Amino acid sequence: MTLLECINGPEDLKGLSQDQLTLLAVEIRDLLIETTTRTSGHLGPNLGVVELTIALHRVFDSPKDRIVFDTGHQAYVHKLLTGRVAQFGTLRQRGGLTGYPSQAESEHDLVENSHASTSLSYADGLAKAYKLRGEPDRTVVAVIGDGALTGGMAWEALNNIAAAKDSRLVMIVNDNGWSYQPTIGGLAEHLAAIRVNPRYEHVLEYIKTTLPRAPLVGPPLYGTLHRVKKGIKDVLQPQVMFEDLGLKYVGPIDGHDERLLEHALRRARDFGGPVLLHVITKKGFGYPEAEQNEIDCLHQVPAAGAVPGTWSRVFGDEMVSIGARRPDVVAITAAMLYPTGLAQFSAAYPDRVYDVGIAEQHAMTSAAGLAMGGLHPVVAIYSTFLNRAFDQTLMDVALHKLPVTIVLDRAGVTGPDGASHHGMWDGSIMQLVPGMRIAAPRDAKRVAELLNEAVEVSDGPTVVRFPKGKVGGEVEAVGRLGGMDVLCEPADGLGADVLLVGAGPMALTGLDVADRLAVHGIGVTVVDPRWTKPLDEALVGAARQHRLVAVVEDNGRVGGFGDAVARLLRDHDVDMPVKTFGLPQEFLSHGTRDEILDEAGMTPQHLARQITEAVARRASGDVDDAAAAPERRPVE
Ligand SMILES: Cc1ncc(C[n+]2csc(CCOP(=O)(O)OP(=O)(O)O)c2C)c(N)n1
Repeated sequence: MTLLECINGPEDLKGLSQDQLTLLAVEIRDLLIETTTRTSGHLGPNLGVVELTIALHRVFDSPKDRIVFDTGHQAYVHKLLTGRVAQFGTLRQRGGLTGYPSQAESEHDLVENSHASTSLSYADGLAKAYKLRGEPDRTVVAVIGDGALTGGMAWEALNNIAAAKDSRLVMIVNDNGWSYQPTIGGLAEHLAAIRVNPRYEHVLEYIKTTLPRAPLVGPPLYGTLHRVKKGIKDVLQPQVMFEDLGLKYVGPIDGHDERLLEHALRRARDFGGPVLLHVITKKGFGYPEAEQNEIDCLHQVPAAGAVPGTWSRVFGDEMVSIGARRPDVVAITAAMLYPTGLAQFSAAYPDRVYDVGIAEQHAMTSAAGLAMGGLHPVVAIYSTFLNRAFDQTLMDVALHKLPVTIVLDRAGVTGPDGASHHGMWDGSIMQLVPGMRIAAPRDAKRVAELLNEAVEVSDGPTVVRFPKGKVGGEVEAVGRLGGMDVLCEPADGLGADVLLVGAGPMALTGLDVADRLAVHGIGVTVVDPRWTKPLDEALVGAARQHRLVAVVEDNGRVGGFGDAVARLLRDHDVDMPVKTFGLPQEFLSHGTRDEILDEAGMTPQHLARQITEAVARRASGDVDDAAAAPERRPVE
């Protein structure tokens, strides 16, 4: 039995010797590597926080004290130290452990959202709540990476935390110099000053020798830390920035020296007010393959990069061609140059790419500025992160009718990253935006075609959305209906029973459904709308020629393309049943894309069955009596 297997909770850590802790760190790293290379997952970030997480669980008393991991992708070590070693092999598998903290898994987990830069706000609120509820012995700890610290929310939180002088709050900045790629921006340069300074070693030595002499509790301690800090101030300046915000800064601390970390954490805990602890770690620490990986320190395995054959790569390749023709086209990424497929564009036109950090809101309004300045920005982000920038899209871009193209990768079900990563909201929230045009390519050829159409639009914003993973085979249209592609007509001898409108790759699913329905004698016309907003009025006439309309989209069912089609037909007094198929409006958990689509009833088999039943009901005039005539009761 390994030492790690004997750890059933943080209390089992408390009695371990320093040698045992060193062995434990080795065992944790081995398990992280072995598991993530098999199941996929965030390897580099977790290798970097092994000592930090051990120290956190030895110093703080979780779950009484609350540890909030920003983004949560680096919480695997925390999972291992809080009783989940035995299940760790199920990481990110359907029914297994999630890749982020999960309340259902453990009382030690609190924040499940994996969108970055939120931890300080949660921590601010928690600390204030504990104070108001009279629970003064609880400390809140937030662990935030230097990447997540580039997000605006983190700075809004810092501003508030600085004013909450008696909040029992420890902020740990886990500074490894990397997001997915090296963290960019003024803040990053500021923090980097410490890491690259040749006198860093001396600073660490100075802290190591000075801290143990600090008094044990309260402000006098801070006084000492403060003097330590002032002592190094002439050498290194990064703390000044936090100090100027009114925050107590301690650091830099070597984040792979467990003993030193414990020491600093105990003192931060006992200070009694907000303290910011600056910890320097190495992403991928202890695994040379990760440490030396130049692209992303194995941030994620397998890499989230735009490998050939993926939707992201098709987009990236087309951007390079567009860039050659259109010097006004520029690209924006929010810290995800490789995963979004912009790496080649960046290599070809380095002056025309802006990596703004994990700052989707800024990305969008900065895009508005670029467009106002005469350029055509393409903002490439994952669908789920567009949520962050809704107001900026609505009021900063759309209100001004600006030519900004938003390219949404990972639209629809994504898979193993779970509820906060499924791109199932954009199709609905973008429907709300006046003047927005939304394209949904069904295959690689249509990505290129629709992206080109989108960047040609000069009087308002456009969206191009496509899913995660490999792009399937190409399917040519057999006809055209308005601006839409007809992919198949009812088979010979069959009537025009169903008009099936499939958005994006769901049009190809529609072809499979049509084949299955033909076996049952049901004739189907499959249409790919290409643009899901604005709606093509040709849909109205086409609907009138059929007996039922079915709309399929890889997006939440509420307020998406399906609802828009139903509204269009209602507005034109088309008396026609419209079946809308999409994802249930729920927080869908993790699993493979196929598993989740299957559960949501979005496979050709499920769809064919549901449509067959609807056609049969329509033919027999059968309606659900209970739904049609709800029981009436007198008002009491
Ligand atoms: C709002 C938002 N945008 C983008 C991402 C994608 N993302 C996940 S982790 C990460 C980098 C995080 O860097 P950092 O906070 O420094 O942590 P590290 O991985 O270096 O430990 C990014 C950009 C996200 N989770 N949330």
